[in-house]
Amino acid sequence: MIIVVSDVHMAERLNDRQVEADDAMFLEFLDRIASDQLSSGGHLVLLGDIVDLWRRDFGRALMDSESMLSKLVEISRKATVHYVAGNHDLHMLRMCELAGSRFPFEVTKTLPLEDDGTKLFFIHGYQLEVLANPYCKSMTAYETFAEGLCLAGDDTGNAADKLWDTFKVAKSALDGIKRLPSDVKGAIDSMMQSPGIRMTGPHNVRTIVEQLASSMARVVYLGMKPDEFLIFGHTHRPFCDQKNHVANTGSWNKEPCDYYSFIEIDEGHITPKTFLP
Ligand SMILES: [Mn+2]
Repeated sequence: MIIVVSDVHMAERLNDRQVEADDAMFLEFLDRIASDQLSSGGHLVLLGDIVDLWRRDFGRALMDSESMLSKLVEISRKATVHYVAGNHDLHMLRMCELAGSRFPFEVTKTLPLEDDGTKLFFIHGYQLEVLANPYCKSMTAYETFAEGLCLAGDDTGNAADKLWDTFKVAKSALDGIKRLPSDVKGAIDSMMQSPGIRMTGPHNVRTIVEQLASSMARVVYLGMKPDEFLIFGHTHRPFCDQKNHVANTGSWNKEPCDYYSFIEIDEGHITPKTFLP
């Protein structure tokens, strides 16, 4: 049994009733799967953007997520917990690297798993948005900005301006990037836009992301095996396309998904699910 969930964006805003309600619902969800689907083992795949480190002070967002982190540690005693980093929590990778084997679960950018003969490949999906960008397709630039936004975040939500200030002072921070967007500040600002604006704007990014995810060219740009089923998140739009071997986890009641969506994989079958309290 594998349970997959993404885009919870825990602790993304302070004093926001909806965020508090969604976060509480995620704790309930973790309790449910711990005593039900994962009670005798299995895998929990956290498919990125679980904690939102872009819109909050990094340390405070983590402290506000302490109940969730405790539950993950609890679940990891029975089942295997995998954390696949998203753009909003890309810095989890570095925290895991620094702590080494003492980190409570493995954090990676991609994850291959198998369930009853069905081969699966997990990725958060920001990688597909980078490829869908008409102006700059540099993964290094995007990941540098995404990790920078995790660290520059504060409780006023000014991560983009703060990161830009950092780059203005220390231009060397951009040295390792071979292809920079022509308008760096504009690129960082656009990353901070809500998925609704980014994904459905004039460039029709969501459609291109979904086409890229369905295309067999993914064996090259995602390093997937041809017989693997791709599961990703990031766009917040849940779907399951059995024919093209691709599914999206949706999101935890984040626009445009207005319910608590996740994916269950049992005996090799991939099923989109809704969590009901
Ligand atoms: Mn994302």
